[in-house]
Amino acid sequence: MIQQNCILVGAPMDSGKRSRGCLMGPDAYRTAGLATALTDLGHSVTDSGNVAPAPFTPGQHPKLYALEETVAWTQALADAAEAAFHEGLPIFMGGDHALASGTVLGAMRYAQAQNRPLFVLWLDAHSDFHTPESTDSGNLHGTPLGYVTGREGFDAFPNLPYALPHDNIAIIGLRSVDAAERAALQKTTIQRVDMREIDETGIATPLNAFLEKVAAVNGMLHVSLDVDFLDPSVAPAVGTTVPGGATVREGHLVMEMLHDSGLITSMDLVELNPFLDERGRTARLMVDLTASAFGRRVFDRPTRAY
Ligand code: EXY
Ligand code: MN
Ligand code: MN
Ligand code: MN
Repeated sequence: MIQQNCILVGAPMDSGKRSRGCLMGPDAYRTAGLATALTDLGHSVTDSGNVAPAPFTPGQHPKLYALEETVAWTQALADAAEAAFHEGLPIFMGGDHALASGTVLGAMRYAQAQNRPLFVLWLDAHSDFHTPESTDSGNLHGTPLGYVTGREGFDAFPNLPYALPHDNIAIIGLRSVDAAERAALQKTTIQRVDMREIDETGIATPLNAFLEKVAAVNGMLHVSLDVDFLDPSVAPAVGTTVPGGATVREGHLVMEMLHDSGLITSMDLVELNPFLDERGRTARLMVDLTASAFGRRVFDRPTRAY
């Protein structure tokens, strides 16, 4: 197994929605032993501490919650992400999913400099494909995929070097998609794997199809794991729970297949709200899933070549 130099980056971003608590996420992952789980697997780990947002002046946007704070985080996280790539394999400990606007932007910049295409695997109950105009809630954690794919209305955010191609994105775990997102998504080639497809065909088939696309062009792969991808019965510590989510085993299967593929180049762990947790149960599950993505197995087995 390839030993990685994992760069843990704390991203206590909490401005993507009104109910606060994700700011405690990075320390919950530290307390749940993320670093030790990785060093136990032979990886080297550097905890680079927590990122702080760029300076900002809070405003009162008529619709968008904490816009200035979210933009300031996006700027800071994009810079932190790009720097972390130069050190090793960044793992961003969130913080709410709005952080992915910054981490994916940083990954896009780095991938461009490496002359490699960037792919994004979005593990989530939600598509997070809104724009500032289409969102009803005004919570910007519902918009990061809208931003990085170059949708209209993100003028307040940093300019993108390019729009992430729809073909380079797969969203797995979908079961809560707003009407405006659905209408927009159906016009794209974004691979959309809802829970019904997973019920019928399993999670391995669509995931393998996506991973073959990434491998075929020597792509970089950013994995964005939202706690609410998982069923609330096993992962309750998230503010946007949706019943009917992935099981623990489906979560581990995804992570083990990702590890087998050798394609992961960066990762987000997002939307953990420790305030809603029972004795760190959800934080520990997220750490266990990450360990599976970095090689934890019951038995070694021959892996599929991509
Ligand atoms: N689509 C809903 C909204 O825009 O408010 C819910 C978004 C939840 C986003 C979480 C991070 O996945
Ligand atoms: Mn999300
Ligand atoms: Mn660079
Ligand atoms: Mn979600």
